[in-house]
Amino acid sequence: MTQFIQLQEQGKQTIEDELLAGLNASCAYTSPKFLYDALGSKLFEAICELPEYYPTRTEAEIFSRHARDIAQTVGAGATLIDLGAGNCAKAARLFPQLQPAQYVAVDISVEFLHEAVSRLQHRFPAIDMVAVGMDFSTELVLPNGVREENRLFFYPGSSIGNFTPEQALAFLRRLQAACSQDEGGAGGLLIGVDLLKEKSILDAAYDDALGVTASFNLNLLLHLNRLLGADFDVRAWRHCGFFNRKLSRIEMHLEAVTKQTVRWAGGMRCFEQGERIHTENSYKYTQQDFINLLTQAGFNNVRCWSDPQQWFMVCHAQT
Ligand code: AVI
Repeated sequence: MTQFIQLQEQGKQTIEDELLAGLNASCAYTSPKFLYDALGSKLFEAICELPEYYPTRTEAEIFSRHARDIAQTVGAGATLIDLGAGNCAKAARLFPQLQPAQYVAVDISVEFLHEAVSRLQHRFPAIDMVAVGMDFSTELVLPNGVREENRLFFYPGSSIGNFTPEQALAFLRRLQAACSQDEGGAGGLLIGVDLLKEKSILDAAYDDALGVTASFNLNLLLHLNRLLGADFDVRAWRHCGFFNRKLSRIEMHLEAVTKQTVRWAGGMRCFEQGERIHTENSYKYTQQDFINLLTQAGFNNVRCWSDPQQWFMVCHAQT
């Protein structure tokens, strides 16, 4: 039987404090996690279907082309811990080859996981399943129902790129520690990483012709209006998404089209025309730089699989 566990959720007050610290900063910013309300998550799913957004389909191609080799490297009977599981589709595609002993779906809220994990349990009754609601980006203490043996963390989709390299290193160290709890030390990590490539390809992937990424970014303002009781006017802002070569990252911003004052419960801010709110970074790595990061975090025996154009890679690393 599936276990559903909700660990502590971020309270309303801490969400407000976090948002206001960013909106009141001299260069305003918000955490990318606020891009994902119900509509934001649907818009992200639509982004994954766009011709310009290559990461999702390229990663899927790598997994299907190298499925056997990946499965042999990882080995059967793992405790497969899917970080940011969402609809669980990526992990489910690996089940026939990986044959995990336990599947642990982790996402910010256990509610998001309920339907997907229940459906999956029905399809794969022999696999023990646990759904956990927690914010794994800052802390990684897994509940008791999660097996300690043979932990394999699964972090696909190049979400690691949404951390700064320093945050990514700290996060990888936490994963390394969490899979070394097993006395045998047989744990590992299977991760998707977006690779550095031509600026024109990256720019198009984050500023698509249909404007879906623009809608995804602008929808943040509607989310802020709800969370803060703010009065952002979506039509008074525009999406900016571009590759910053020097910092090897995509930057997403929202730019004020006109000078305006935005009010929220207990505060306000005047934005000049052209002033921006920094909403997301998406770092792009070279293969070697990412392997170095894994090694620095304490992983070893790294193996990587890529596509013929070397646009994306999947890595397996052991503890
Ligand atoms: C979730 N994450 C890996 C996506 C990315 O590519 O950084 C989020 C995204 N933002 C705009 N398009 C996609």
